[in-house]
Amino acid sequence: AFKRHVLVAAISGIATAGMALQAHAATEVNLGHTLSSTSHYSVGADAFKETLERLSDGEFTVTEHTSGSLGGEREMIEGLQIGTVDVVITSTGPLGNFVPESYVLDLPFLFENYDQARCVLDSELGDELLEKMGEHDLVGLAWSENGFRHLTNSQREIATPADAEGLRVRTMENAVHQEAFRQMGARPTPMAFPELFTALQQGTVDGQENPITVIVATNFWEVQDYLSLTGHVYSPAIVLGSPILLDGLSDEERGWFMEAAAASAQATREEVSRLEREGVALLEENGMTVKIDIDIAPFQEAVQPAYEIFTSEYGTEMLERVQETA
Ligand code: EAX
Repeated sequence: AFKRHVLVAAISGIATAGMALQAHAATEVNLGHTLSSTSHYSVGADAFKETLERLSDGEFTVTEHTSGSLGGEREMIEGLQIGTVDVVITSTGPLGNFVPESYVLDLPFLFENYDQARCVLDSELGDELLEKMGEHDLVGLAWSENGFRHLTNSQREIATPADAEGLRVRTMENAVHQEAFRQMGARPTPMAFPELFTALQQGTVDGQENPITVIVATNFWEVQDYLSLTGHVYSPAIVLGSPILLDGLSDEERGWFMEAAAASAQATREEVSRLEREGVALLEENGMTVKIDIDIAPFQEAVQPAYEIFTSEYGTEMLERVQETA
């Protein structure tokens, strides 16, 4: 009887110790993005990690997965919905497929400069769009930034829409962007980002468009000779969370995620601004021919039908609200 008593005591002791351990075990948060570990997204991921781990006092640990190792942006968003991915930093490229309200932000030449774009994303309208994510099995944590997109290609210098005629240009998996490039006379080919470098290398496509940040972080000069600073569309980024993880948390815990995402967005914007100042020189040093002074009026005119197609499908209200806020 004595032995049995000791055994029971020992077992319950182990169980208690085990439970105590479990209560303190950190929850690992998987964070994914498509860019390299030198990118502005990675700077944002570092800030997210540092902030969440500090605020939660180690209750959460963040593991960053770079370069699309968790999939392309569309796949990672699906991962959030089913709970295989916890946090994603993504452009709005494929987001409209999930949350059509976000398409308005992808209209070409919608914003004239960074201040305008940031001001809209930081406004009530921006918050409203973040909340919309909740209606589509996603948690919108913060608007971050990718940057103004420019055209690169392997064939020729591009100064007018006519120069882009027939060019096979990879676009994101975004209906608004595809339409804009079709209107410009190019041949848009939607493709996930992780496939892009090889597609450029093998000549499956002639060109692509991305912000200076991405062109720098991906060494696109190795496969693209020409860059035209068209700035044809502002590319927002967003920090998204999985409802599978976040819906199970307390308000305090969710608050830590929001703060971490805000710190991430802030750090990313600073890095975007730095690369806007220093990136072009760096690309030229690496052998790219950069067309800096571009008359954007003919490009604006060429893509105008994309606005009509957008408003006939989604109405004018959202667009007008963005334009009023900007
Ligand atoms: O979000 O797919 C793209 O071109 C994006 O700009 C890139 O994945 C960063």
